[in-house]
Amino acid sequence: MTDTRKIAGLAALAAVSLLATACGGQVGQTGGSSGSSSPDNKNLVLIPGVSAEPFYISMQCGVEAEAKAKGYTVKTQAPQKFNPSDQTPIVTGILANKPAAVLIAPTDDKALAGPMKQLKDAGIKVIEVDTSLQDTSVAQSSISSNNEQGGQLAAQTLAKLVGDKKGSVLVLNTTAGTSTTDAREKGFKQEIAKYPNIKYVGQQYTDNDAAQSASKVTATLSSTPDLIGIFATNLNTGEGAATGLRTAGKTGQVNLVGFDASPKEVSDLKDGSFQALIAQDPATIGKDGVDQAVAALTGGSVTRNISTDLVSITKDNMDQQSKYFYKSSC
Ligand code: T6T
Repeated sequence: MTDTRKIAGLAALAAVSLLATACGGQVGQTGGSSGSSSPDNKNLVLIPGVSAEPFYISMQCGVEAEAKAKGYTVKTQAPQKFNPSDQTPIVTGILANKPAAVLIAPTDDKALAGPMKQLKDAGIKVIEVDTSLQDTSVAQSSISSNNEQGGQLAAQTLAKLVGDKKGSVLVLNTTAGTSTTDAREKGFKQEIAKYPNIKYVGQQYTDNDAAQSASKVTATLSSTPDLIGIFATNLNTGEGAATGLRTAGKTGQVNLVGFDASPKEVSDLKDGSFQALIAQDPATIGKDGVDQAVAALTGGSVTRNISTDLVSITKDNMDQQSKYFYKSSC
């Protein structure tokens, strides 16, 4: 993919945990005395998909830096698990504080529509960062990688690694209803069909859990002896798949293409546990999210869909692509 960014036309309080520890923000004091529509209201809230995870930590770093530069404050409230039942109470809980805008990565493309619409109806600007709802009427702007293209890129990368070898490939996905990873699988499936030597045996869900991903790899190695490749659609599934292959003594024999570039994935790429990673640019997703929120709040021009960089990283080019490695703290 290109390094050039493209703007496309195209509860409980206990459940709240803080990415703030990693990035220095504060949580739980959203909003101020002024209402959401007042120009004096400079309060933003970031609701990532899950806490303490390098993709969202990197996003939070981008959000915090841009908010500071633009004279806004940002509080981050993240669910402990990537699921709507942990995320929904956070969304409804901030209504009373009336932040000016909320930047959110909805953990389900349907289940979060109601809670997010409540924000919109309360006059709070809603900006989607990373994932999105099926209902495009709620958010004013959505900033994301082009995930379908990311899946296609993963298929091309895996096909190149496999070469003329004949055999089966598997997709390890997170949970159905996650807009990003659903799109990655869709793009992968379309593209891999172009390679007659490769048989796509379908996707298995891991509930975004590395341990489940590892055990699905070992089970598939037994049921599918001609397995030659795996595409893991995100960070946890990838880290788990690398463990599964290692445990089975199949590292390097079954090609593994992951998504994201967590510190663990990057060290696993270096030691040969992954053959390639498709990395995103979460800090820019966060920065653009703030810019769009501020534009929406100040009568500026808002871009409905913004697509950010995706790059394929291998051991050979990893030194040149290190700016895409995710952070564990800002
Ligand atoms: O891959 C990212 C993100 O894009 C996706 O929506 C959910 O999983 C990650 O956060 C990585 O764990």
